[in-house]
Amino acid sequence: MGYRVAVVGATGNVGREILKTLAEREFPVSEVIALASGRSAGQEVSFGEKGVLKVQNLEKFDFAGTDIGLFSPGASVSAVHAPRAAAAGCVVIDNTSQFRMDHDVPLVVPEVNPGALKGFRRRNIIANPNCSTIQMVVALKPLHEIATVRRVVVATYQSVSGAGKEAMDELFTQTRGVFVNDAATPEVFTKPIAFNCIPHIDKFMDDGFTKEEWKMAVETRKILDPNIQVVASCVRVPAFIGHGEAVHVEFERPISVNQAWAALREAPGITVLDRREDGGYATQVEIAGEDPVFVSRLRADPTVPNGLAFWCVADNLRKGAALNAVQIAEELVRQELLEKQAA
Ligand code: 11C
Repeated sequence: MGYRVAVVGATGNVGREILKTLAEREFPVSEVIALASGRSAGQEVSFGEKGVLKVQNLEKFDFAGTDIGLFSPGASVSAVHAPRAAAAGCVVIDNTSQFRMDHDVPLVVPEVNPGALKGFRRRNIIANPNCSTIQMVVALKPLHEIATVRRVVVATYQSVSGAGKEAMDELFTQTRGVFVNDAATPEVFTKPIAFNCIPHIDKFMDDGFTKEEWKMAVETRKILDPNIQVVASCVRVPAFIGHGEAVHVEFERPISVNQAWAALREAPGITVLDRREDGGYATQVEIAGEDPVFVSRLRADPTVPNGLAFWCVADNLRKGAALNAVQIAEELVRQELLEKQAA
């Protein structure tokens, strides 16, 4: 017994990671269909170690009889094809920003708000949050349960893979160019990304924040608690995979570092790597390809009454995208929320 699963955007960074994750975690599938734009149709993509799939044209695909659609094609494509799939009875787990803030679409991180899944039949669409939000709420959840988070100040250090394959190529080409004296003009990013940091992710909004910064605030409220205030500064850094975050939290009630360490160590999806010595913390390069959210550098913030500061880092393509989406599918199965099951 297994489910007929379609992966939409199968040739992209996240689509490929979804296929790998489904195979690695042995999600019960009867068939996996790789879908992408007509331009990519006919290409081959790996289904983990389990074989190779030929990419089919999304435009021409009929979702009837498909149980789950894991979408990661870009928001404008999801806007058209996710409702089309949902109307055909396919449960859509959408990794784009298209539906996240719709009141009748659950926005889910399985370690944080699995109960929110229950409302998914209203639209047949479940949204996967933004990568930088996911890792932060996973780390905040066990602390929120102890002392209630009131306000978060976060600065992100986000890898180029969040901006797609072309962005990874741009970092590689520019880095190489510095050594061979062949300066490449920025195309994906607005400024050079090699040996640089760019304080700009996603488009600018009227209030001066970027949409990435806005997403961290509104998504955290929707997933964790509508009363939490979040102010974010999102920065692109020249790492290929993994987003880092310096998180400063004010709580309603006192919480000690020891209490926080203990809660974080017990919490699902978190690895505490926090030795107060040289190298006793996690960084992007070490955690690429890993599933957990790594928490390091936990300390009391002496500048506010009940404050903690910490560093967290996670693989943005895995827990920040593909893994979270597959965990949502697993949670649907665990909660027995999927009606159709292919033989
Ligand atoms: C980045 N966080 O690193 C973005 C990528 O809303 O799903 C994911 C954008 C989104 O550029």
